This record gives sequence, structure tokens and C-alpha cells, in this order.
Amino acid sequence: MRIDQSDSTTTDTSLPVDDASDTAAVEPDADVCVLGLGHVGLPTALLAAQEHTVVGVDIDQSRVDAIERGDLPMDEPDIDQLYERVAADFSAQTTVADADVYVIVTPTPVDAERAVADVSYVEAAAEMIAPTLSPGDLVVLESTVPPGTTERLVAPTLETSGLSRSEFRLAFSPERASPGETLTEMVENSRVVGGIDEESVDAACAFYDSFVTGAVRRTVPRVAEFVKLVENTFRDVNIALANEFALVAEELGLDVHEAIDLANEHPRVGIHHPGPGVGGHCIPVDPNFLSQHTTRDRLVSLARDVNDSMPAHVVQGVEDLLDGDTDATVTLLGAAYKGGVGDTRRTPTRTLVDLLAGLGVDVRLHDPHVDSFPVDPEPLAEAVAGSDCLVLVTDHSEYTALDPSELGEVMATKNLYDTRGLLDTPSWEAAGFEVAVLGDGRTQE
Ligand code: SAJ
Repeated sequence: MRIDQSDSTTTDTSLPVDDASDTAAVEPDADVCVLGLGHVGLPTALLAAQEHTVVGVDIDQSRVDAIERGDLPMDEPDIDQLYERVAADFSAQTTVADADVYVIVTPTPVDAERAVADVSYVEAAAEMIAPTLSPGDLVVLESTVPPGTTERLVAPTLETSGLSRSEFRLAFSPERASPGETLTEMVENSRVVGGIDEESVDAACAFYDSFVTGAVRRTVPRVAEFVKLVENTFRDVNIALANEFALVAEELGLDVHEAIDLANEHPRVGIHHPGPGVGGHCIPVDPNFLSQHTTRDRLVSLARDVNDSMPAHVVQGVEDLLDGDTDATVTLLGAAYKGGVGDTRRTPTRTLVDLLAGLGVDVRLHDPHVDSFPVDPEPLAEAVAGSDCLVLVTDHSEYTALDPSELGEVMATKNLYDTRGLLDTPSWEAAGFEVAVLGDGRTQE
């Protein structure tokens, strides 16, 4: 569906979305106010500050203070250098500043009881903007939300300013950057912009064109909201399929990793990889929002269940390796939810720690990217000394360089459970380890 240039109320589902290359230029050095200085809001604010004057707003005073000191509360390649470069055009505070462009990047957690989106932070941000909203101002919502939120919640909240929705500009544009590559992806990925009318799409496209090199695509808010959920749900369901294949492969006594690699050589097949469960702040959360206002959620919630069941499957595999010895010491390698980052939000390691501790096992932890966790990460030598089993949880590239002979010398019993199929099984077996690989039935016969 696209917004027709000549009539903003006309939509045609058969037409492709447009490239925004012909949009009006955004005013250089506009006043921009970014609400929410988290993992998405802070980099967005700093990137926008290359072209505009940006005030970042967060309700957490200590976060604002840290950012103002240059002590950024996130670890992303090149972000400190970007901060230095734009320092003269960026400031952080706890109150909304009068601006031409407002960007809402507040969190939308899952309401734990009802498994639906908690949009209260989005609503609160719109309420904070309303008193300073002037005719012609642009408001962009980036937070992940159920389809309809921009028009049903944000627009009426902004109208409490006394302006009607034809007097301000409002669009939804989802962030789509992958943690660990946030700045590069925020600049280079294509962007989807869904505006409530043609002027809104023009204004939001012009804003993103000022610091995005990827294509900026035009559509309506509901489609833009849906696109974000569809992307992350696709990934969740694909990973669930890979996990299901892994469980089947274990029963059939074959290696799922070899099978997936071979299947992926087919030009129309692209299967993701099995693992210990799906973590992070988005993939395990966003599928819940997709169907919350519909009657359809069979496949999506089944995929969630499959992915959520993986930590228990890993623990069963570890118990098998230990022959049920619950006095054992188990060392988890990796607390981050994925390789190459220090982010532990919704990491499967948390569930693994709980399940193993519930068995009475002594749990140790190592992660080269993580400093604190419910179980304190230790240096590798200490985490491994006297251990009965290593569990490779996170696919950090550092772990491919582990030396099995060296580690085996200090362990009490040489067991390895590899949840990612990352390590070279023959060399670990040659060093005397009993090895089980998730999804490789040959290692579990
Ligand atoms: N995982 C697997 N198997 C795989 C791929 C991932 O088990 O084949 C696991 C990871 O280990 C991790 C989890 O899935 O625990 C999620 O990791 P991810 O890399 O799939 O996702 P995120 O949360 O780091 O980033 C995703 C991205 N979305 C897509 O790729 C569709 C990113 O582009 C989004 O911006 C981000 O969610 C977000 O903020 O929504």
C-alpha cells in the first residue's frame, strides 16, 4: 500500500512502495528532540546531530548525567567517536525541548500478565510533546508497536495540544539496526516511513534522508508498524524451524548443521541456525504484538513455544553428559544473548542458570564481553578449573580459539555441550572430551 502523491487518501495494495528520492529537502540544522536515550534512541540522536541541533530526553537522570559526561551507557563500534564529533550539537536532559522534529524511541515492553504490548511509555512521550507542539512540527514514532498505535494512540494524544491532525505531521518509522552494528545499519539499511498524510510522509522522509544513505520507502503507518513485526516474527519462526529440525535430527542420529548448510545451497531455501533459545530485546518480544488485535496466532505462538523450550532441552543434554551427577560443576561459556555483543537482555543463559541451579549443580560463568550478571562472570581459567562440563552458549568468535587440551588439563571431568555447533568436535574428542552437540544426533547415540 502506498500514499499516492496526488491524493493522500488513495491507497492501492497492488502498487509497490515508492523510493523517497523526490521528497522536499528537510531544513538543515532543524531543532530535533529525541525522546528515549536507550540502545536505539541515543545512536539515533547522535546520528541526527551530524545535521541538526539535537536535544536527547530521558526520564532517568543518572542516564542523562552519564551521557552529558560522555560516559555512554552502551557499547557500540564508533559511538564514542561519533559523540565527540557531534558534542557541540547534542545535549541530554530530562525535559522535552521545543523542536521542529520530535522522535519517540521509548521502550514497549510486554505486559507480563496479558502478553500484549505495554504502550504506556509511548503515550507518556506523546503527552510530553503535546504542550510544545506547534503547527507544522513533525513527530516520528520509532518504538515497536502493534499496528494501529500511531493513528489510534499517538495522534489523539498529540491532538490534546489543541492542534488538529492536519496541522502537525506524524509518521511511524521502525528502527531496524542489529545490536553490534547499530550505527552502520542505522545509516545504510533501508527505512520504511509510514505517514498519516502526504505532508507527513514527505517531512519524515526528508528527515531520514538527512542522515540515512539507504533507500527511504514511503507507506502508511499501519503497514510500517506491521513491517517491523513481520521481520522479527519471520526470524523467530525461522529459528524455531531450525530448532525443530535440530530435535528431529537428534532423534534420527544425523547432524542438522550439515543438513542445513546443504539445504541452504538451494536457491529458494534460507534456514537459520538452531541454538539454546532466542534472546535479545526484540525477537522474543515482537511476535506477541503481531497478533494481539487479531484472532490469528497459532503458528507464531507455537514458534515462541519451541524457542522457549530450548534451554530445558540443553539442560537435559547436560544432565545426560553428567550421568545425572547433580553435585557436578558446570561452566557456561557466554552470558550475552548473541555473539560479539555484551548485551544480556533476555539471554537464554539466564534460564540455563536457573534450571541448572534448580538441579543443585554448581554453575560458573565466563563471557569476554560481559562484566556483571546474576552469576558473576569469571576469567576463563577460574571458571573452568575443577569443572565437570563446559556448555558453549553464546557464539562469540573468541570461543572458536579455545584450546581443548589446555582446558581439559584443569577440569575435573572432560565434558562439552555445544549449543551452537560452533566448535570442532573431532579436536575436542581427540583431547579426551565427551562431546554432545545440539542438533547432532551422532554425538548423542
Ligand atoms: N539466533 C538463533 N539462530 C539464528 C539467529 C539468531 O538462535 O540463526 C538467536 C540469537 O542467538 C539471539 C536471538 O536469536 O539469541 C536474536 O538474535 P538476532 O540476531 O536474530 O536479533 P537481534 O535481536 O540482535 O536483532 C533483531 C534484528 N532483526 C532482524 O534481523 C529481522 C535487527 O535487525 C532488529 O533491528 C532488532 O532485532 C530489533 O531491534 O528489532
